[in-house]
Amino acid sequence: MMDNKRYYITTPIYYPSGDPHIGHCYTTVACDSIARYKRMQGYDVMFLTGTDEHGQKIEEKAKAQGITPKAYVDEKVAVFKKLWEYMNISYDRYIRTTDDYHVSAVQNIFKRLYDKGYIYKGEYTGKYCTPCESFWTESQLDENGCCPECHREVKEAKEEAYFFKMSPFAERIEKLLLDTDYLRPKYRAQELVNNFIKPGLEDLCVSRTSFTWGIPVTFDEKHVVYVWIDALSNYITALGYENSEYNDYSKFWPADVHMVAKDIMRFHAIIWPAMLMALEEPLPKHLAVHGWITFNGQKMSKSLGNVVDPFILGERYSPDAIRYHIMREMALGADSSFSNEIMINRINSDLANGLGNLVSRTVAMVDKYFGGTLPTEREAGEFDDDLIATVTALREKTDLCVDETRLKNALEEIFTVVDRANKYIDETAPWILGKDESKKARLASVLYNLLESIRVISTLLSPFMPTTMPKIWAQIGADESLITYENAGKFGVLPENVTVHRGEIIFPRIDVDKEIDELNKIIGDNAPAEDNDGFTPPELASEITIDDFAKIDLRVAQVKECEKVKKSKKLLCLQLDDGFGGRQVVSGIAEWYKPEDLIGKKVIIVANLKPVKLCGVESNGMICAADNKDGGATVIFPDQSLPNGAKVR
Ligand code: ME8
Repeated sequence: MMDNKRYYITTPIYYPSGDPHIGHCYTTVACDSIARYKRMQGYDVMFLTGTDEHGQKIEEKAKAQGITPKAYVDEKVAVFKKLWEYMNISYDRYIRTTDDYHVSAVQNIFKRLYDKGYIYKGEYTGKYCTPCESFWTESQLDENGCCPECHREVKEAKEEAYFFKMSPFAERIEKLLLDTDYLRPKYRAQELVNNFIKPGLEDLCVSRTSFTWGIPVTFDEKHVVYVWIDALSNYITALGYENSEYNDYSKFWPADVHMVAKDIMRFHAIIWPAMLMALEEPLPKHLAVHGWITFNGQKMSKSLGNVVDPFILGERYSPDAIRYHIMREMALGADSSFSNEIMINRINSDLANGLGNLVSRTVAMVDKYFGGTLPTEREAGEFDDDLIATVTALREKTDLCVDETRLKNALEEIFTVVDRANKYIDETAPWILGKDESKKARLASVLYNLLESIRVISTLLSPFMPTTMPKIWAQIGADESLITYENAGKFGVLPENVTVHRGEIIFPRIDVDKEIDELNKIIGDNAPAEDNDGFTPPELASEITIDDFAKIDLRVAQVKECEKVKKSKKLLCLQLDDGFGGRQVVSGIAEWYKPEDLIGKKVIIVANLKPVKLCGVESNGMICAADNKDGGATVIFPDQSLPNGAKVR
């Protein structure tokens, strides 16, 4: 295989602090589809995924269960691996940051950066809680400025720590983001530059002494390496950088694509390039950033439990249908809202009606009119050229989308051709040709063209839905030796006298109402335990009358603009369309929401609250949010279809 035909793609390494969910599936399935596509194109592919197993959070979770951190992560990693197997994820390598080779490689990387003068010892200043022996940043403190754990007072304190000098790389990183196509989508580059580089790239604190579950700094053992330095290094240690476990660094580095969601874009767009620049190593070619799969307007997370358990969904609709749905819904860079109903409708319209019908109708007609084997006489006719041109142009279009990590668009292109082929059936009306003996050659041509279209479509779809496409090949009589990337650019590959084999329905139609009822039942059965896991609700307030309640005017409003309140880490200033000409509200949710996450969202406000000034900014009302299990607040997002100004009762 030629050297330039190598391709290296990575997912983030996930925190095994809980079970994996559909959000984790998205990145992994997307990378898997690209990896499979590239293998089909003849590339020597390295597809890396894994788990990011150090840090205080893991240490605490393990402690709460009375087990060692290693025992805790071992158990979780097994669940991740089981899910990847279930979803047919064809990773080539799985890295665990607790693997010995990674640990010593990170120690070497840290030492190299220290020896080069990019890491230096300094003092970390923060808020210290003496009873908990913990440092907190300003933004982690509770609403009273106290320890988020025990809610006692904290004091200003200093801790010895190592820092990574970022400023020498600021200019190069700015150029990387603005002048190259490293970041996809590009429109996020300016926001990064404005928020992090223009104000002056701060040195990064890269060691901790407040907990021990991490990689020790070899030359100062009471420090452990900051978890992001440990985690980002995985992309090169997994190839053998600074270790002898593997030997693929020169072959696969630089990576072709790192794929991540927007929450960790900053680490991959700024810190990771800075580390590589300091190490004098080449930079990855692309960073593809996708949005979040959201559920009722919130980032999907494990606390949503079985609503989105990929095992349960996969059991009901097949892993391939789930793979298709999540990739088809998410445009690069944008969020995609998940609902069971949208998923079921998508499966019905595209997979059952679109593709499934095309296959079953075509195969059934070859059976009915020719006993399963096509005769070799042919007669070309109207519509053939257009169909053939559309089908043979598909491969190039799909290639481009895959190369640009636009998988939703790749699937759209393929399903445009599915629709074109279904339309060809209506245009050529084979059931009319079938009634007339003299039209048999024309009928054979029509059916052959359909089988060929299905072959091309299913070949190009196979990286996305690897389990179901072989079932289609069996039905259309395509020997697997004919299923190649090269053949996906050609028409006329199946033997003229091809024999089809009618089989099971590939994507059965789902009864939407019945299914939603059943899913709700499953969610109902499982939700309470999941939902309250570890959370004790505070005591109920004293009783009020309905008249008391009526004094509170709750309304639906929509966020039009949103920005951080200067000099405050906690406050956001929101401009709302409240149905009465608009108002400004200040809300203490900046720790959990970025302004761009809220714009366009509907919220519930207390509309008749007396105006106050917060940090000098006027606030006319309050945004309703609920305490969540992590000690933070989750905004209550009502249905987007509600009108602004609607009263909540
Ligand atoms: O951040 N929608 O790990 P993590 C879409 N260990 N994607 C989602 C998602 C959602 N709702 N939720 C999670 C970490 N993801 C670090 C990474 S890399 C050197 C270290 C996906 O377990 C998405 O890819 O919190 C996101 O970037 C990743 O999971 C974060 O996973």
